[in-house]
Amino acid sequence: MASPRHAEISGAGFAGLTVATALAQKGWTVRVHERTQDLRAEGAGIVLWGNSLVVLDKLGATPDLESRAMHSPAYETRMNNVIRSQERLEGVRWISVTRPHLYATLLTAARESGVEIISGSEVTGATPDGRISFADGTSAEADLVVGADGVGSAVRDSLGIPLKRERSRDGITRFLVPRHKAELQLLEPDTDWDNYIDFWNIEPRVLRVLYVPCNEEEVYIALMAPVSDAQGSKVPIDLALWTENFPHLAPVLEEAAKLHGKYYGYQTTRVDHWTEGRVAIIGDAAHAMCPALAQGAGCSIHNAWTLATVATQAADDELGDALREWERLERPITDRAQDRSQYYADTRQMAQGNQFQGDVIETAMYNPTDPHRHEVNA
Ligand code: 5PR
Repeated sequence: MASPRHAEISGAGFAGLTVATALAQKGWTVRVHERTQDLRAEGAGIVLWGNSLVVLDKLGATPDLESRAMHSPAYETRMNNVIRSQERLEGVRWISVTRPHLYATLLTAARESGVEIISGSEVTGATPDGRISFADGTSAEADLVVGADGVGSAVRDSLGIPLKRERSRDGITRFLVPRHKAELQLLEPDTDWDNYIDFWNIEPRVLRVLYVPCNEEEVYIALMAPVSDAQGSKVPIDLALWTENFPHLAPVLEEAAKLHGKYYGYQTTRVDHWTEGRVAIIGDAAHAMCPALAQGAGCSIHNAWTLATVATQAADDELGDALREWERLERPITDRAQDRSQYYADTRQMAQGNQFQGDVIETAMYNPTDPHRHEVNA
């Protein structure tokens, strides 16, 4: 029997852990390098849609993930605290979870699948023939190298892959805080506070709070303000400003004000290509996007899955061609998600409500595990 093929992966984020687990489950030996000493997720909460949940199903991670998750009855949109829509999203699979919980779930799946994870190991680059190099001067060889090393990807940059970066006018500060359901219900008794609620204010001032319950105890809140608004983008947050604009959210805003937080300006990076020989880039290294469609991690996870599938099916001496074909088939849906996320961020159109149809849910409905997904119906 042939010896198993070997993959070296840079980055133990959502994309890196997903591709590592998928490859290990398909018989590869896998090593993941994480630059930081700690293995943990940055950020607060996340919405996952069908396109990533089907991958987590395949990895066997769903029961663990859903043991601490929220399926909100509706996606509600408000303008100046008046409800514009409550969308039930029938037929669309989606859940909200905390990022630490998603991370812990993927870490468990990776370890149980035999993936070796090395923290404090910084990757400096890779070459198309499958050599990966490290900050300590050593290097290693692999049949497949994956750069899942984020928006500042060293693997991508070492290959000289050109990219364009565009910044948007808005940005966001994210927090995970206790739900304070009883206190919220005192302020607004008619609400059960289980909905995902997107609170927009455009006039007189652009400020928005996303309220996303992630389980019984925790709610993810994201505070959006233009980059040009020094007071709105300040951390720790200006509690008086936010409670004045969102009085119904005072109990959770008070919790956010106790935390430091980091304001992130929205950005989109477009790269020229995703593969070079035996090297592929995935996740934010390949397609950082605005969060409007909540598909940054979703696309990362589904592209990680399809990459592992294609690499496993390809003969070793045809891997380079197989990876190029993977990009040709899989990239367009991610490009569209990126374009639309940027469009919705730039136009702030989600404030209108009644969003979830057509274009907006195309990515959510994509099934990267369906072998017939690229067949065109005659
Ligand atoms: N949806 C989610 C989200 O976290 C953000 C947006 C939409 C789940 C912000 O990070 O529109 O910016 C958004």
